[in-house]
Amino acid sequence: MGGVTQKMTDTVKNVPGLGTTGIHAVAVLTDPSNGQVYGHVDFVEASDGVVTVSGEIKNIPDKQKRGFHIHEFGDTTNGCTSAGAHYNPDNHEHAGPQDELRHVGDLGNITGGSGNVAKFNFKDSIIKLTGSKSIIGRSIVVHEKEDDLGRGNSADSKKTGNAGGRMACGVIGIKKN
Ligand SMILES: [Cu+2]
Ligand SMILES: [Zn+2]
Repeated sequence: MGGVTQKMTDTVKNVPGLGTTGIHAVAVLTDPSNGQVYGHVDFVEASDGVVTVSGEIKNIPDKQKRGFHIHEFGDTTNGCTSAGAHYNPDNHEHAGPQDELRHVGDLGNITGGSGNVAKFNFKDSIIKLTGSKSIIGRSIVVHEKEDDLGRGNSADSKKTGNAGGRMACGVIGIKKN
């Protein structure tokens, strides 16, 4: 029994990117249909478990919001569609990042800025880069519309935030510290 535990520990220790300064992950987003929307997102999990999410996405019109979520599968075989639904291991309804009950993947919106670039840097204490609900190996998706954070009046609001189609996506992988 102890041997299994030991093996697991060794495996975790040897994962590149898992150092004393926390685990780092990255996703490079591309638009499989026309290449318009692209960029990258970095994730760093601190020792207190809070994850800092930062990065930039190109071709997001100035001042416009676009839904931004972690989806369940790290699979882009069929473009961003094969990333599946919002990552929701606890079976909650769709909501906003500040809501107590939400999909783990509900990161809300990113907002375009000058030069039509969305730059962001925020912290989230629900997503994790470690443990059984780690987001590593899953995907991050930018949508064509604003996420209504579960406050819209259509049935989809509590499932997807009515954020429309998928403009770009990328698989979340381990990054060198
Ligand atoms: Cu999404
Ligand atoms: Zn959601």
